[in-house]
Amino acid sequence: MLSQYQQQYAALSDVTFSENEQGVIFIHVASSLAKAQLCLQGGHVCAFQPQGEEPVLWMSDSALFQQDKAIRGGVPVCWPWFGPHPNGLPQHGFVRNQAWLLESVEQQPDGVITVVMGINENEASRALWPHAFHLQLAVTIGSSLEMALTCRNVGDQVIEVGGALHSYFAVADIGHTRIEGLAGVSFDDKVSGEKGIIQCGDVLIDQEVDRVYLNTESEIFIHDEGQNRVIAVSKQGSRGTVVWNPWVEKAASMGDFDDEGYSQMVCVEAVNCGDDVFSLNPGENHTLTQKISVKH
Ligand code: TA6
Repeated sequence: MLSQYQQQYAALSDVTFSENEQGVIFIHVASSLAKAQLCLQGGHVCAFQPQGEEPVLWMSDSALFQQDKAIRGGVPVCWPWFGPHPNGLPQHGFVRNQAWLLESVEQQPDGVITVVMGINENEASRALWPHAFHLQLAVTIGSSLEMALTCRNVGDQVIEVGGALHSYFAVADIGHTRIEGLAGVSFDDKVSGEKGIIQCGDVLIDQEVDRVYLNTESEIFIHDEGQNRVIAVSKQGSRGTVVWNPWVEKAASMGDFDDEGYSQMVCVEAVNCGDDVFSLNPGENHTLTQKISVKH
C-alpha cells in the first residue's frame, strides 16, 4: 500500500508517506501554511503545527503506533460510541483501533491540503457491532485545521450512533491555562460522580478533571498563557464538550501516557453522547466537524 500511495500522489511535493516497523502508514504534510502528520491507524491526526506556531496537538512520548492500538495524543476518533459501553465493548468504540484506507489527497492553489481517510464495516467490527457503515474523516490542513467526520448508514436497519473527536491540545503549562466558553453550562463530573453542575467562569485545571458539558455548541478558547496564544476550537454537529486532564496519578497509571505529560496537555473534545447520540436511517449521514486555529 505504501508504494501505491507514493506513486498515486507523487505530484504533490508537500505530501510524503512512510511506514513504521509495525506496518502503520503515516502521511506527512509540509506546506507553506503548516506541517501535519496523520496515520492510517485509527484515521488519526497525530500532529498539527501552523507556520510560525508551536505544535498545537499534544502527543505522548510513549504513545504506541501499532495495529489494533489507540494512539495516545493527537485526535483519536471515537466511534460509534463515546466512553465506556454498557456491554463491556471497547471504550470509545472500535475505529480508533483499526487501520483505515486513504481515500484521497488534494492540494488547492492556495496551498491548503485535504486528506480523506475512510473505513467500512469489516469482520472485526461486525463481531462488536453488527451494522454496515462508511465512516470518513476529511482533514483540511492550512493555517487552521478542519476535521469533518461523516458516517453513513449503508445497511438496511436504523443505527444509533455517538462518537467524538477526542483532541489532545498542547499547552506550555496547565497551571497557566484556562478554558473559556463553558461558563453557565451544566456538566456531569466523571471524577466525583456529581451531575448537573453549572460551570462558573473559565475552567481551570489543578487536579484530575473529566467533565461532560451538555447542550453546548459554543466555541472554546484555550488560553495557553505560557505560550501567549489562544487555541480556538469551534464545532458543528455536536452538543457535548468534554474537558479532560488525567492529572498526576492517572497519567502515571497509563503506560502510554508520559508521567509528566499531564502538565502540558488538555483534552477538549467535540462529542455526541448521552441524549446527543443520533439515529441514522438507512442511507442517512451525520457529520461532526471541528475547526482548530491559533490566535494571538
Ligand atoms: O474523554 C475523557 C475520557 O473519557 C476519560 O474518561 C479517559 O478515559 C479518556 O477518555 C481516555 O480514554 P482512553 O480509552 O483513550 O484511555
